[in-house]
Amino acid sequence: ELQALLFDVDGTLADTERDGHRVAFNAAFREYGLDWDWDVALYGKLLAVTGGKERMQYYVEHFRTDYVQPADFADLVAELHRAKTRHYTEMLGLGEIPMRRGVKRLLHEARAAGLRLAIATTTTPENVTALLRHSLAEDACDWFEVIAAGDIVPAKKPAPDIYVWALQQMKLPPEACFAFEDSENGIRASRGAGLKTLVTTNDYTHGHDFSGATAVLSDMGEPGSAPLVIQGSLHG
Ligand code: XBP
Ligand code: MG
Repeated sequence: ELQALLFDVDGTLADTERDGHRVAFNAAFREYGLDWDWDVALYGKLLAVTGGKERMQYYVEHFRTDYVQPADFADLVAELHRAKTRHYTEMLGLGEIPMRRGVKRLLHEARAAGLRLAIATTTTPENVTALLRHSLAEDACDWFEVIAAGDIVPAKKPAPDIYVWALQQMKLPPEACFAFEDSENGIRASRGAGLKTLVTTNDYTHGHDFSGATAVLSDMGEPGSAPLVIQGSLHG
């Protein structure tokens, strides 16, 4: 029997990458006087690596072979990432990033149906809390009994660890749950943890390999239309 829904955040609950995270990374790079600038197309390539710190590391190694890494490069990356998180949460505070279509309704219906809810994401806890509070509802953090985020597990998606950790916290087997994802790295993580997964695609991910998905949809549906998921065929 279905007991819980586990949600990815970036790309699934909200389109955060192109106009959110990417812009915040660039603001941090400028703040630190770096000539790094991630345009929309390049950022699509960089999304191959999840986690902001890991993504910066990947960028210098694969796209900036001219850049000479200082001895304390890991510290610089950590500092840049803190600045990026500050820029990003400021954007969220201004209400700049709405939830994706159908997300609010799905969460309301899930709560009304008594389903337990959790978050499993590679982004930082601060980012999740700010998004939920400013773009969903003031008390939305309380809707989720577990917020599994960021460096809580060392191996980020596509490793299944973040989902495994969330399931352990909830003391639930994967068979009792459903995951919601938007990307190939995401579904590799959720499927790796044994979770049935529903995918909603976006501009950065519609070409990804979603084999193993229960369904691949463009979004979670129009407000006012019939409930898409809760009364659908998620059982089984
Ligand atoms: C999200 C990510 C994150 C964000 C940036 O992946 O890859 O790295 O882009 O977040 P997923 P941080 O949706 O699969 O969890 O900079 O906070 O790491
Ligand atoms: Mg995602």
